Amino acid sequence: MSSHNRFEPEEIRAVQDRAILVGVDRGGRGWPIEESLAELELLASTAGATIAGTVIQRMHTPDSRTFLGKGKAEELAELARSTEATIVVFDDDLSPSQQANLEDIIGRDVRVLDRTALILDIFALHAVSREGKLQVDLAQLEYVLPRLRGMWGHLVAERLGGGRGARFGAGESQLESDRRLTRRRISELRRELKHVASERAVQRKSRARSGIFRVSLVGYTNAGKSTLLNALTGANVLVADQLFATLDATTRTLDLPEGRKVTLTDTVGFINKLPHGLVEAFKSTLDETREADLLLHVVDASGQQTREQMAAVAEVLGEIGVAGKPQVVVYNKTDLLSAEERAILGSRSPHAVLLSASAGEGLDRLRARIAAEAARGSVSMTILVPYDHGEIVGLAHEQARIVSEEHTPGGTRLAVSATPELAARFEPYREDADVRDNG
Ligand SMILES: Nc1nc2c(ncn2[C@@H]2O[C@H](COP(=O)(O)OP(=O)(O)OP(=O)(O)O)[C@@H](O)[C@H]2O)c(=O)[nH]1
Ligand SMILES: [Mg+2]
Repeated sequence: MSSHNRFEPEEIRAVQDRAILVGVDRGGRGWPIEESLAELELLASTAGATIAGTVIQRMHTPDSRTFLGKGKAEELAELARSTEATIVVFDDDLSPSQQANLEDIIGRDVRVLDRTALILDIFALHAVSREGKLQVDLAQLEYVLPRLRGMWGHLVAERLGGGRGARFGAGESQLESDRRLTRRRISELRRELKHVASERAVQRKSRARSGIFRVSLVGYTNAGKSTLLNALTGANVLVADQLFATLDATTRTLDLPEGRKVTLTDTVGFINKLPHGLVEAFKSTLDETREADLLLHVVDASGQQTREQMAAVAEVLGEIGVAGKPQVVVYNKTDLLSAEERAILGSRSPHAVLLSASAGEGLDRLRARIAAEAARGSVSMTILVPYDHGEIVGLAHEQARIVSEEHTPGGTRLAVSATPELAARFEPYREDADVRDNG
């Protein structure tokens, strides 16, 4: 495939851009505008932009044509000129026509972005795996398609089209050919993604069949999920004080007290106003979470927006259909709290686990809690495994909890505690079967 035909997401990043941030204060409940803009600033700087100014408008209903009121839009245009801004970033999603109208008002050389475009930029910067890159490419092109007339038109045309118009029938306008090429690339990406996802589904299925208890870390971006995975399993996942440092799923075995083993998966974090298209695009990455037996909801207990962040996470969990799964709330970063704050949090949330992943405090409590959750659905049994079925003994050691082990003339006798799936594989070797069956 020639590089001309490939859509290069890197090129529409906000790198080195000077940004003006724009928010609308609806005066309602939930996220205060200052907090939401502080997060937008973090998103912008993660994407590589510097902040040139901020504009806030108080209004209940955004204008359908220009989002902001007319006066405010002109004020914004003036500020963009005087600060030599190269991008204007809205905290809310803009429709394609609002985006185009605003660009007309502000001037052609300033790009108007919204929160979704910024998040897509960051995802493009941080995608590592083939699957991650395909997912981001797809989400970007789906974002771009209805906006081709506006800011993206020339970019996409350069990337997808080669010589402008030259290769296409004289009757086809540039815009039509851009759209056609974009659509074609979207269906190519969907096909590729399906292929990659099915390969991963095979791996996941084999893990599922093995019957090991599966735990998935979920939570707001920057809550400390990767730090926790590393602290518990000795993994080496990238940790950074950045939004969306992690995009791929990483799974490691976690050893628990009394010889129990589970798997622990770290994956992409969530954010307030997470674009629906992105959740959709990351469907296969989030399959790990969808198939988990237990979710650990990691929360940054030191932040100002703990409750709002938890609500945003709950919303995404609902969107991916896992809201009903067993969940343990893990309040992280307790090293940043005073003893008094810790005590208040502990008494208000007696079922949560308080810990500091980076300081390694409270990890044992979490291990014990996971073990208790894993034990809930587990089956205790005694099996006698003939010596020529060594793989079953291996499986038991790898994934079940061994209560006792004894070598007898007839084989290895094991008392184990296992998940129901694993127990089903041990069933043929069960010694206490008669006892149970006769009831
Ligand atoms: N003080 C303190 N900082 C922590 C703790 N755990 C994590 N951090 C910091 O919080 C930041 C984010 O940590 P990550 O582990 O990358 O967070 P994440 O949830 O994986 O974030 P994303 O992958 O970006 O969604 C890093 O700067 C960590 O060093 C903690 O217990 N205490
Ligand atoms: Mg991470």
